[in-house]
Amino acid sequence: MSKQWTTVLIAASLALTLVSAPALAFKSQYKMSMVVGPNTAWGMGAQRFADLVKERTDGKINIKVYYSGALFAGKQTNEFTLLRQGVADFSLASTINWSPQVKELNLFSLPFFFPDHASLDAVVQGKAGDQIFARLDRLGVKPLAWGENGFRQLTNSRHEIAAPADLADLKIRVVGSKLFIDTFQALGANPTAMPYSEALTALQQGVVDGQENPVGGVIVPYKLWQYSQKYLTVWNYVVDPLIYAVNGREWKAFSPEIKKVLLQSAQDAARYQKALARVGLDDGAALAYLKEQHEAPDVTDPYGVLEKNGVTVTRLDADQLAAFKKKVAPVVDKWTDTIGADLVDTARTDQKQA
Ligand code: X2X
Repeated sequence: MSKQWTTVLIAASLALTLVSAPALAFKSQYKMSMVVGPNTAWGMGAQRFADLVKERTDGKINIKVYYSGALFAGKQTNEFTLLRQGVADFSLASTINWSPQVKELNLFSLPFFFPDHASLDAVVQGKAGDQIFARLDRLGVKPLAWGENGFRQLTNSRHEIAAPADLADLKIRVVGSKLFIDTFQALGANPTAMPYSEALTALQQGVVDGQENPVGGVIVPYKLWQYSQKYLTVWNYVVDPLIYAVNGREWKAFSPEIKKVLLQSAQDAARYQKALARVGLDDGAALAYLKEQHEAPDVTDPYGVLEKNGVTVTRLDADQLAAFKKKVAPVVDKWTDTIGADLVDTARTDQKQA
């Protein structure tokens, strides 16, 4: 073959690759993983992201949300690995479920480190939040925005809990890294780790006495009073932020325009999602924001709903909280080392600037 013909052939095959590249760039459907069901602030926030992306890419990016752990057969602590491998393309995930693989994410589960929403916002919007996002990026998962499940409160079927002694020998279901086991053992309870998909049955059958989850995020939408959870302690002991994220390889393959749409859609969906998670639990800002957006949340007073359904709500005062904090102090020290003392310090500095 003449040299000229070879050049023509190479040019032609190059042109073909270029023409077919855009068609190959998008999957017909992207998978988004989700631990809980669609009727939660968490699930609604994922669906909102999928809807915004579809609308803003003229249907080119079509994301299907796989609710209730369908994408990882309920094994929620495998979610990070599966997203990294590309079994899931997108996720709106709890830092708790990724904490076995990403030790820095245990920061949010450090008992009594975040006293209120302002201290959380300061950290996720501050230097510590940036460092955590950079870490995820290096691990092959591109984070897009912070969402929220909420502050986690304690429920049980047996009696009121107002002091560590009340937890003695209670079987408490937990999930995530071993930090949760350490925390509940330090408090004198008998913790068992299991995924959410198994927790409801375990509560129903009395295999465990209690569990911990956000009131607006999980306890009310899942009507946990129907699973014998008649006592609730408000102690804000850990917070549960969520992360909108995409598989790193997928992210790199997208054009700058698509990247912009994904980032913006995640931020817009996150704003809505966070407001839904905070309704009735903040100073009124969340509900005001939703009203402004012409959104009408089903539940605006989660504690009211609990009380109406016969749940005894116990709010701890500063002295009562101090007794719990004292018990978990060694756990905080141990896990500060695991998380990285620098990151914990950075988070503390972020909080001071709130
Ligand atoms: O399993 C839980 O408790 C849940 C639903 O809150 C998480 O995924 C962390």
